[in-house]
Amino acid sequence: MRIFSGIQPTGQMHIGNYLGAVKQWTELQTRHDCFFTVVDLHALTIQQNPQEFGKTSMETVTELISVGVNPEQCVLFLQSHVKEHTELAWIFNTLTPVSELERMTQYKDKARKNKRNINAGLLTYPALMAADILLYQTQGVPVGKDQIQHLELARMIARKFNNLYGKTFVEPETLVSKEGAKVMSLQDPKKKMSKSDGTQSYISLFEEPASIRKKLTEATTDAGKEIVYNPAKKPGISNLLTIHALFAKIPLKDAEKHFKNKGYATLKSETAELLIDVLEPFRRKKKELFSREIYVKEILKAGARKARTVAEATMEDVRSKLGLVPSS
Ligand code: AQP
Repeated sequence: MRIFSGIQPTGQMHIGNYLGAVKQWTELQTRHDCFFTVVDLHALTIQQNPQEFGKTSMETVTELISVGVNPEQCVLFLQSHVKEHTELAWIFNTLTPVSELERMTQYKDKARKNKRNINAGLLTYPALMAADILLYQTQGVPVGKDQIQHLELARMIARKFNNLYGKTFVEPETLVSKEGAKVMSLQDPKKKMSKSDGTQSYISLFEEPASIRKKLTEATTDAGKEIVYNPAKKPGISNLLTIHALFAKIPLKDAEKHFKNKGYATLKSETAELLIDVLEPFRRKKKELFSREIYVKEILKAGARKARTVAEATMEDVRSKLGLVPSS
């Protein structure tokens, strides 16, 4: 199966990104033909500091490798290194009704958060995301729940193009984990955990132990004392239980049983110690890779080369189907 997925270089990867998407990547790469990318062009929909942006993009690549994305088992590259993404995005822009883009939840959320910079890219983000995915004849896209709506749109765009110009694109399947597909904010457990919501709301995969303990101690909990999984009535506790179960690799029911008759403080402290333990190899690997920039750049160069081969073939087909005149 051809798999594709991406992550934005908008800050340190958090446990939500991992449980919702990247953990699946590390499993899928062992059995499938995987393309994973750091979507730096998407990140430009929020204003970036040019002095920092390159470093953040490289850091995200390093973080992916640190948590187990293996460049020997997948194609790992930077989105901006393969120009076909933006070319196909333009073509998809001409097929996508503005009304469809305007009803996207992420657009509405981000427009609310960035009132001073509601740029056209924020609106047409899903057309670029559809291009990212469809360029590679992708069959499966492992993502968190928040991306399901964008995936539906990508499928709609593939269908529309195929109907108008003949079969060109595969309609990809959305691969969403049963648990952990929407890890909630530690501060407001009714909202998803997000890099851009302030550091108190998330735990990075590379967080120092003292900070993990502090954030969990201060995490918002619910009324009452019972530790039960009930997202509607106990969103804070249900979120902590889910995080605990997934990192402990035990069923949610067993986590509930383990914390029966124990207090919220125990749930928080045991989860903190568990995270410190599980995330330790990630922190160590990232520190080790920090001084190996040339190695990481080589990985990106090789990744872009492989990605381009597939992307160029798709674009050639697309140009010919549309009747664009070949340059040579
Ligand atoms: N809270 C989450 N729970 C489960 N999965 C999540 N993902 C993001 N947040 C959660 C999944 O992680 C992948 C990469 O996401 P992204 O960084 O490209 O964009 P995002 O969804 O916008 O993530 P953030 O953290 O909220 O970033 P910012 O704040 O920069 O917008 C995707 O598969 C996503 O579903």
